[in-house]
Amino acid sequence: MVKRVLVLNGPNLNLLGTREPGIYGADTLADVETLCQQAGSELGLSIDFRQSNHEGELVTWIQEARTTADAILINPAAYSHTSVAIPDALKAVGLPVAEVHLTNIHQREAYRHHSYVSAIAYGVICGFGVTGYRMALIALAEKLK
Ligand code: DHK
Repeated sequence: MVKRVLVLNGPNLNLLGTREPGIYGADTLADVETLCQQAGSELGLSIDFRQSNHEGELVTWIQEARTTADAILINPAAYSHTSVAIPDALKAVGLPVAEVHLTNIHQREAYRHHSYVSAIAYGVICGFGVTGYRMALIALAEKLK
């Protein structure tokens, strides 16, 4: 049976490709969606790919995933380091969560070293650029078997 993965992207990721490309790379968010859809079809996953600049909208989508998804892949972007509401929602929903960061947050400014989501994630991938999304989908497909 096809398993459903909600792929969530946090603030400013809509600007990928033009936003500090030396740090975040040249791929756009549309490229990341294409990569996720391709990986999903190879892995037997259906992918619901979304981005929001608003914490509350991300929380609402996470809550809705209780009935619409089997796992969540999230790049919370800057909310990784500030939001308690997002990990609270992820805990409430109880689905396996893969946390992805394009960059190696541990090599960057000190305020990026801690992510509130990591404490409740099944696993965390950072520093591999857009390939991290593919790696996370492979891991979630294994987990959902
Ligand atoms: C993306 C962001 O927008 C930053 O705020 C995070 C993350 C890192 C990333 O590497 O994907 O600090």
